Amino acid sequence: MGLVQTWRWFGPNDPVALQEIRQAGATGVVTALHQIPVGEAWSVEEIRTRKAAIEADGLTWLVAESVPVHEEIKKRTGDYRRWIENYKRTVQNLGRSGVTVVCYNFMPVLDWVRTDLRVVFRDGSITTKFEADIFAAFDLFILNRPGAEKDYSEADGDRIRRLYEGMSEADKDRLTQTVLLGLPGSLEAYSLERLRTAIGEYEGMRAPALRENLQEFLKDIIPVAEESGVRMAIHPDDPPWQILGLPRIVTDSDDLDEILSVSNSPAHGITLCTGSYGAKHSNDLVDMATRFAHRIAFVHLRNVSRTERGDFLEENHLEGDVDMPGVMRAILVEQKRRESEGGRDIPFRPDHGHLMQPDAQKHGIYPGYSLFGRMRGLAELRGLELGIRRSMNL
Ligand code: DNO
Repeated sequence: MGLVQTWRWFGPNDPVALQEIRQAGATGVVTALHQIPVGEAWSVEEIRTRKAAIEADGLTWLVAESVPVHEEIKKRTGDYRRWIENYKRTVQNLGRSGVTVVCYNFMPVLDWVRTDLRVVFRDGSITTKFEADIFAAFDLFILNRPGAEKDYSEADGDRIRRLYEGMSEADKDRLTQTVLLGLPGSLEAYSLERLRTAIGEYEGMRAPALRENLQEFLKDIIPVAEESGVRMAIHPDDPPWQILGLPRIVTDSDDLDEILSVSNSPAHGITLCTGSYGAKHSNDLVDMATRFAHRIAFVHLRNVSRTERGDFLEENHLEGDVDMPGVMRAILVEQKRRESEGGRDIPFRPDHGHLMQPDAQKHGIYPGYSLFGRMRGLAELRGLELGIRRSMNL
């Protein structure tokens, strides 16, 4: 017994093979049917085909990440009713097929955002970072978002303009491509025009309205998930603060209190992502892991070093500002409680890893989803788990 070690796999096109995942020591796979357009239902047949491919390599599909939420559900516009019905079908079909955790997020327009996906780390490996000023330069001078200047003070605006003026054309291009990258697992990137339009469609929507739309979505989905034996695991916003004038509502403990108050169902859970929450200076991840322990359905373990101003760099798993041993200890205390009640084991995955030298031989590795970097992370986390369990008799 213990935590379930899982690994995100992007499906048959992932340059990391299932056998490699198995030999890295994971037993569970986290994947999604990325080929199905956002909003459409995942059929039992397609789910079972993917499941069989995973099982053929001796692994188990445990978590669906992500089942993306259609933008019209977040805005409650257009065909949102239809997308919600489809979402229910997907959840039912996953449950029926034995995939019992669904990781999803409620971030408008963009999923995770970075300003540099190829940062040379102190040991020569490649990692990612987010710099608030650089991102503001994108917002103000590349995207030219209408009304953006209202989000920055005059002094900030001047500093950011100087920064932008000092950037080469190549820097600007690279930044643009980085922000437009789109969702992990999808090859589709936004164009600047499409991004501007998509943001414009949220015009005037503030956090309370988005929160209400999430609540309505949950009222529809949670009962279906419960009946289907599925735990919904909401993923935090990354970074966990408002960007590009878009509201973000899954950023800290207060947000979680509010979201979780919608339902006490065991099907209404969270993804504790230590990297996403960890980017916010005021978030104490040990405290969050302890407070929300009962609601943890899935864990992403990764580390960041961060500044108060909202810059962060993805670190090695055991280095950085997140107290990983403290988080692991809190999760293991919860795991022990579940074991004593005959509950399900908690799945975690080493989230993101640096691109290490041997990874460079593989083509098409999605930023953060290297083989060796994540294998290092998993090995360290596995050792940490074992050490804590032994020393605490957990
Ligand atoms: C990035 C990931 C996120 C995550 C989704 C979950 O690497 O952690 O894209 O999968 O936000 O819905």
